[in-house]
Amino acid sequence: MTEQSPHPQASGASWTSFIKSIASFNGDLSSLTAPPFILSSTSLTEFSSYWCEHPSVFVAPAKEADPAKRALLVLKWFLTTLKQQYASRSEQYGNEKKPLNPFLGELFLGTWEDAAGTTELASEQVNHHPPATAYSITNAKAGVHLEGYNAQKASFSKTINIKQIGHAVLTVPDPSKPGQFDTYLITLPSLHVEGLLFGAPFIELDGASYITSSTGFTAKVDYSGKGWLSGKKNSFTAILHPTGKEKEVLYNVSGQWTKAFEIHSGAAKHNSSSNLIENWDPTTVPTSQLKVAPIEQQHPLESRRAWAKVAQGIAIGDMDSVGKEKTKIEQAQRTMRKKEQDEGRSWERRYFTSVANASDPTLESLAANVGLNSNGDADKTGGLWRFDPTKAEKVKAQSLSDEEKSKLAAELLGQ
Ligand code: HC3
Repeated sequence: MTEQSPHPQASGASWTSFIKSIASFNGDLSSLTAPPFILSSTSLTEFSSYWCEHPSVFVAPAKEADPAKRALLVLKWFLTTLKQQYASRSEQYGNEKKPLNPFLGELFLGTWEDAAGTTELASEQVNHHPPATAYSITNAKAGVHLEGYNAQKASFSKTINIKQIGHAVLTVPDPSKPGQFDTYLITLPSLHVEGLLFGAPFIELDGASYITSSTGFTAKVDYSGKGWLSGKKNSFTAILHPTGKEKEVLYNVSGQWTKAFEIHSGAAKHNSSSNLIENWDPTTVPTSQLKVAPIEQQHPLESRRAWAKVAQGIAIGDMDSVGKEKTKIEQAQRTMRKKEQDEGRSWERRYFTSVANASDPTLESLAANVGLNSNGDADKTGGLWRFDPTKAEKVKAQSLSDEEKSKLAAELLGQ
């Protein structure tokens, strides 16, 4: 199915009333009551894994001694993640879906085991009002670490428009200076939903996003869709230059983030086969599968375990059961928040900590290069969230009996 061919279930009254309800949309994405065929049984906490579906590309910068080439490899990795992040649902199901809205403390954990070694993912819903998800991805062997957090601010004008709030920070060792690390601050693109009228929504990226590094390089990625510049959907052009010197283009990249793209040295006006460095074609590079523990071994807060009954209801189209199971979780969560309030405490995040006074050295040194706030927009995400290795070690050392798991599931999720 393409965006031109409407989804067969989108011709009925429920799709029409969904479209009408979007026009009076209040900006709260979780309040959209979408028809069953558009509901996904995947929670937003799982989306953090899209940052690393090619672990070998993720760790590649750690082997590059030249700082400009290292920055180029970081840009290349970022561009390869876009297809998974923004198009994988439409490619898999024929349309973008409405993900499950995570509850506070929800976890999604897993590892990639492949040629790059072991790469570990910890994703956690760190805030509920407004919703914010934080993630940490580490390949200890290569010394490469990514962390970040994000929230979405939605509005309606012709379609659903989403501004992403938050950022990511990538740390890469400098192979020529043992013990030293580069830091890359990454901003997140805005997006909008296309194909709504056809009942086959898909994502298009808007505006520009940036990567700026402690080594003095900045990349700018400009996004455009069909009917704009190239005339092809999911198009982009990117440049890498010394920070503050946009005219001194060291490398340029262009193509479609869902399809192939080309990396050339120098400015785009000189592009020819002689300055072509690489042609990335995702169809020739399979993604690496994330390994997630079997449901019975998972912690009760792990996404697939917590949402299992809702997912089952969605799979068989039993909307009564979906509603009933969702309500159990929501009710238990409300009770828990009330209890915490009465006891004067707040929910203890398992992997992340909100940085006191929202002051962070990476943001203080790099945020101004790319128009980010040095407080990490903490007021819009419930905090400036950073991975806390001490907490993560503590969590790893814990193991719960089946009885303890059942007790937690009852208390936190009403199950
Ligand atoms: C807007 C979105 C939820 C947020 C998703 C984010 C921004 C989450 C962080 C990831 O790293 C990147 C990402 C990718 C896709 C974004 C989703 C696309 C659609 C979804 C809306 C809540 C659903 C709108 C309803 C629908 C499907 C009918 O248009």
